[in-house]
Amino acid sequence: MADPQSLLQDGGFVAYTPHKPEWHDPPSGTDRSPLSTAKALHDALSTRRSVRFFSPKPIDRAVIETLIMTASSAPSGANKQPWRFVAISDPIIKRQIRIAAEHEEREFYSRRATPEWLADLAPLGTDSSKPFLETAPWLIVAFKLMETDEGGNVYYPTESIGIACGFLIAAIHHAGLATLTHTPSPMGFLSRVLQRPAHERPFLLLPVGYPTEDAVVPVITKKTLEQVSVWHTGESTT
Ligand code: IYR
Repeated sequence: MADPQSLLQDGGFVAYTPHKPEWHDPPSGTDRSPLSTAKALHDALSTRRSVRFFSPKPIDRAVIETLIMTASSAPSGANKQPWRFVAISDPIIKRQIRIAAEHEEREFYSRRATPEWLADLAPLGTDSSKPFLETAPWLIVAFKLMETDEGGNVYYPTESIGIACGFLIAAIHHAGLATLTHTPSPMGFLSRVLQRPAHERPFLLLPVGYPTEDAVVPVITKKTLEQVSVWHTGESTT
C-alpha cells in the first residue's frame, strides 16, 4: 500500500489521478440502444411496490452483501460514502427492533400524527402493528454518517445516502425480493439497539425478503411524465 503521504502534492492535497472508467460492456447481439435499455429498466423498476407482508423464507447472507455493495457504489459528496448499512437476521435483535418501533408507531398514530397526516395515510391501510420487522429474514438499517469514521468532513450526506438507498431499493427489486422504506419516528432506538456510535444517525429501515403468497398492496397511481417534467429543448413544441 502506497504511503498516503506520497500522494500529497504541493499544498497538501491528494493527487488527482484520473483513469478510464470501467463501463458496462453490452452483450453482443442484443439491442442495447439507450432507448431499449431505458425502457427495459423502466419496465423492471416500475413494477416495484412497497410490501408489508413478508415470508420468513431465508435469504443467503451473500445476497444481502451484494445488495449492500450495489448501494455503496452510489455517488456521494466528495466520494466520502457517508453511510453504514447494518444487516440483521438475528431474531432476538429483530424482536427488539419490532418492540421499540411499534412503541414509537403507537405514539405516532395515537398522538403525534396530525389529522391531515392520518388522512393521507388512510388509503395505505397502515397502522402501528409491524410484524414484518420479525418475519422478514433480514432488516437493513441505513445510517447516515455525520462525519467520517476518522472524524473528517462529509458533504451532502443526506443526498448521498438517499441516492445510495435508491440504489439499494432498486437492487432489492432487481433480485426479485421485496422491501419497504420503513421510517418509524423518532428512530433513535435503532442507535441504541444496534449500538451504533454517535456520528451515525439512523436514516431508513428496510425489511428485505420474499412477499407472502397472499401479500396485497394498496391501489395507487404514479404521476404522468407531463405532471413530473418540464422541458427546455430550444425547439418549438407546436
Ligand atoms: N411510520 C408510520 C407512518 C407512515 C408514514 C408515512 I410518510 C408513510 O408513507 C407510511 C407510514 C408507519 O410506518 O406506519
